[in-house]
Amino acid sequence: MMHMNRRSALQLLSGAASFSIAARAGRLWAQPRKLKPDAASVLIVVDVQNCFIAGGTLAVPRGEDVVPVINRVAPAFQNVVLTQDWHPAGHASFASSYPGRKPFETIKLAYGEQVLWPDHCVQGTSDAALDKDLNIPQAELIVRKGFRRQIDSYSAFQEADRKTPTGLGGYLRERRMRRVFVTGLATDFCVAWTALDARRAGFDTYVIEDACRGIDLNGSLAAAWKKMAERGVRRIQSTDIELG
Ligand code: VGL
Ligand code: ZN
Repeated sequence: MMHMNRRSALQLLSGAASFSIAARAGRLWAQPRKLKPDAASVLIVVDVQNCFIAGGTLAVPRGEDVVPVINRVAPAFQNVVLTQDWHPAGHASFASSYPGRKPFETIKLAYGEQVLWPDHCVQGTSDAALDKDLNIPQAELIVRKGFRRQIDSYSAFQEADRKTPTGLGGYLRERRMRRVFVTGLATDFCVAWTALDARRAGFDTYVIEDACRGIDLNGSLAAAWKKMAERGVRRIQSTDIELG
């Protein structure tokens, strides 16, 4: 009590040190650091349109569930881009364009395999409109894709011929964006192709899993996640984003 010998002073010091390490480790364990969207981060909201939601022409199972999640994370982003699948009648991806063919079959087109879909997201129809509950007033750009009759486009960056750019890559580069967060519909088609192309274009790319829903055609959902993991797309949850 009167005097502290050397040994107990050392014990006190090392005790304090190990306590602070334990406290820090405890914090890391309990609450991993969240991702904070910055001025160089952009949220891409893929195809949250009536056609992909209950009652639409190509409804994704539980597609409507993405809307509240996207509405919750969107205010954390200074930059938001929306996409719209936007096909002319008689589009090359519509089964109805080929006598005798049915939706969800595949066909060989000039640029390769194409899944045939029910007629969906026809330009100017209410089916192609954005879901009315999507609430992102600050969204700065809407990219429409799949508007060429002979070429589909799952990706918001590059059409299915893999050589026709939509212009989104140029827009994001010119705006000095570095990180892309992808949400929307459908996980295994337009979300995955958009994320893979974002990564290919050199952006740090994240897919917010609970802000997406998939179609899952013949194992396409697992295949999409596998490919995205292989290419360095990061799979996160909306709770990993720092809000406010
Ligand atoms: C999509 C199929 C056909 C999508 C668009 O948004 O994922 N899927 N067109
Ligand atoms: Zn489409």
